[in-house]
Amino acid sequence: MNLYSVLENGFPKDRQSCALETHDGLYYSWSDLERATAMMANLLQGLGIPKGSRVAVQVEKSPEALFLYLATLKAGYVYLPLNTAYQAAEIEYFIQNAEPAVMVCSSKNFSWVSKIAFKSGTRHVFTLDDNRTGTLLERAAAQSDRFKTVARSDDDLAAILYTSGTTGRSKGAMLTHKNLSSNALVLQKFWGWKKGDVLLHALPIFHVHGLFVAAHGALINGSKMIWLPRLDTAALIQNMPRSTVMMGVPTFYVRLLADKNFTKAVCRNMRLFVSGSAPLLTETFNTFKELTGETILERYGMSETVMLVSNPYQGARVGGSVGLPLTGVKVRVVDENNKPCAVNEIGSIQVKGPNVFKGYWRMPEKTAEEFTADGWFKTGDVGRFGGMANGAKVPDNYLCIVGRSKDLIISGGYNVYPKEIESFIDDMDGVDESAVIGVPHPDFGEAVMAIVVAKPGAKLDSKAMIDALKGQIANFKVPKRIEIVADLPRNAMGKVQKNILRQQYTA
Ligand code: MLC
Ligand code: AMP
Repeated sequence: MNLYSVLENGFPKDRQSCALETHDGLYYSWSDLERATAMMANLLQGLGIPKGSRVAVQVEKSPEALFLYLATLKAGYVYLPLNTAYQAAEIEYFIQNAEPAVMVCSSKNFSWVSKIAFKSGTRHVFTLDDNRTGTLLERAAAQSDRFKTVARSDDDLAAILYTSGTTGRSKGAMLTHKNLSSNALVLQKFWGWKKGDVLLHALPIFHVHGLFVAAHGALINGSKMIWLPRLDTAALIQNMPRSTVMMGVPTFYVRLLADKNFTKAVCRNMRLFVSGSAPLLTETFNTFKELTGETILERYGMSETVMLVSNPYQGARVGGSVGLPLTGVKVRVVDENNKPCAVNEIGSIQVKGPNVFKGYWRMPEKTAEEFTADGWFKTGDVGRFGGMANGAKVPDNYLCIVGRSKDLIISGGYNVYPKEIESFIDDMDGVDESAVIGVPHPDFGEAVMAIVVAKPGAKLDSKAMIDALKGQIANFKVPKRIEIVADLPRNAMGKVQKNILRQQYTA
């Protein structure tokens, strides 16, 4: 069944009620949402693009950007969201790899994005801005506001989400209508969504968390969203008394706690705070509870699996644990021989279930590598069931994540693969080699840092290197600090010992 139809089943009977309220005082009813979505779906269908076509989108967050996502589903195409921080080299790779039939970008980026898109064979490039302008809306305005949702089977693709690869190149995780609808339905029950809920939405909508967890949650429950363009702590605090649910990466909670205007009274109507995408420090979990009386619900997910484990809504929410496998999802922790570990024994986390993606776009070998022979997806995360966390015993069926086997940094909820950044640094004049690591950061959880060795006789300037990188890659991937050193520590096999660098620079 088309995911749009599953979401639509949850829309409220009263289509004149408010679906979205924006930071600048605009109200969109459910009827507005449906009509705008239908007009965009008519526009897409009218292009005559084939079934399975990708619609790539790199635009600022706006209600219309959400409608474009819904329109893509409704018209039966495949949605491909792209982080607004991505620059030309990154966008070029995604477009060449995914070969979208349609590209939608901000008008300020139209000249370079369209050049890349046309060169790669994309025939339709539209603009969409966050002030209700752009060629997409101009063209959609002439369309009918009725559209019959195109039938799609459970196994058809609904979206492709690019996740960076450990070998440098990004992989497109193919998510089906069933992956996304099953997860949304399970979470609606698991987190006790109810009538009257209002979601405070400040996450970006080009990743799983903001789009498939937060927005789907409100849509499938027919709940209003207060739609903020980005994380702005003052705006969160201002709108929280009218909200009941909020979802954020740990930085949301760190920033709220650092703001003197954030008090228990501000949370008076809130029934649920969800955290995920990166580890929530127990210190944040505990301080939040002391200040507000509210227990943050931490959950665990990834682009390839949507949500897989969550602390319960009813029942103990344990600091330092991500909770229990969701209904219908199987999670196991295994040793190097794929044998299940005992309680409190650390191993690799693997998952099976209707939420698990179909594979990586045009990368059958990579897909095969990431699954065990008996069909479990290897998350690349390391953890254990039970044990101790936050100074207390964790129930034996609760999962704790203790690390990652993949060389990955998560900064403010965004994934950064060291290999990719190292390849950019190594290409710079005067650089012999580099090692990129994550170091603890009070705001982002982890921050990207690079340790660089210069070529003999070369003189490197770390500030100039950072400035140069800012022109090449997404800002969140740029090292916050670059240290120039004489050499990198290596083991007997000649491999760089990042654990030693992490220890050294954490201090
Ligand atoms: C912005 N910057 C970051 C950054 N975000 N640097 C490192 N890590 C980040 N996450 C850069 C800015 O470009 C800027 O650079 C400088 O850091 C300071 O920016 P800021 O103004 O403080 O940042 P802000 O705009 O407030 O953004 C921070 C943030 C944002 C945490 C609100 O990054 C964010 O919304 N993160 C959420 C990501 C997310 O949705 N992840 C879910 C993935 S899905 P300069 O050079 O200009 O100073 C997933 C699966 C799952 O993981 O389980 O959910
Ligand atoms: P992404 O590829 O952007 O979907 O990121 C997924 C990764 O984020 C997971 O594999 C985990 O490493 C990490 N992650 C998500 N939620 C949590 C959490 N609650 N605690 C720790 N790590 C998390």
